[in-house]
Amino acid sequence: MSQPLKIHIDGQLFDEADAKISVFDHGLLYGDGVFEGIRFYNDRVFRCDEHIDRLYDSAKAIHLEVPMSKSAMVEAMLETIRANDLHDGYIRLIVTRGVGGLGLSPYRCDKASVIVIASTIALYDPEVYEKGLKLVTCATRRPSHDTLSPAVKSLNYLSNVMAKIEALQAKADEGVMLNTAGYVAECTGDNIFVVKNGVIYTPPVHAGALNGITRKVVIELAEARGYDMIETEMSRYELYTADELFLTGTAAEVVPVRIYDERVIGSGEPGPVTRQLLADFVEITQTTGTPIYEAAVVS
Ligand code: PXG
Repeated sequence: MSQPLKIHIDGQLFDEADAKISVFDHGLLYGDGVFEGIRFYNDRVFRCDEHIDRLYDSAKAIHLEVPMSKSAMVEAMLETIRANDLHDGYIRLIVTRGVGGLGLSPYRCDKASVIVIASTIALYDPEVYEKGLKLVTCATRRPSHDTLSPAVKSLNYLSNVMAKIEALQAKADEGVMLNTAGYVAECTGDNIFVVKNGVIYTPPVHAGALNGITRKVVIELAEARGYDMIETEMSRYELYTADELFLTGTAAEVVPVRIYDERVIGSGEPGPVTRQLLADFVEITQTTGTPIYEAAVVS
């Protein structure tokens, strides 16, 4: 049996059984809040600053003041990992609007709450990283920019949850979400890439893709390998006829796709570009990041 986790809530660590928030927290009542999912590998937090920046940008976009500085947030995160003596794992940072009355107004919430969970995550069976996963198109569309911006990682993930249900009911591992114009946006918690004739394509952020941090890392790795990398709108046709398809995300990492809407992709095996980028991704995650256990260097 593993030890119960220690969870950070508003500056204090609690055993997981005692880690509780109010039923009047607007994060629960209205999905009013933002979050980040971050991985740490080999005692280092991967792309720490980029995740922290995105958290604060999400909060800014919903007019939510995070009640601590970015450096205090990083410290809370490192402390939580250390308190659980973890070396490889997954961090969930959550900022909720805080406790208020029944009623939508966020102005009746005195102070935002910060929750840090450090644990582990396994999104897909290990087998899919070898063989590729099964994808289907979902009917639920990615919300457009004239609703809540799809760039905000809010506590309101219901359209993604609905799409995930559709994918699982279709006996697939993951679902493709189109935008309201019918172009491919992304999957329910991952960005998507196409390889065709040696060129790599991914939908642009304005097509409804989250500005994924793994997506950015993979673009950098692909460019370092000399691939042409093109951000362009794509329909299902470009996905059906791809030589290779793969997904990226903090939780998913880099995962090949074998079947999309019952079409076998490429040879039906993870292709050479996907394999190369997956190997490069493993390398960069194992060797870079913000140290968790080393004493901070005072300059
Ligand atoms: N699209 C969406 C909608 C996401 O939520 C990504 C793409 C990938 O972005 P990053 O920055 O992680 O490369 C995400 C992030 C989960 C889970 O439990 C999903 C995410 C993060 C944490 C957990 O499925 N998705």
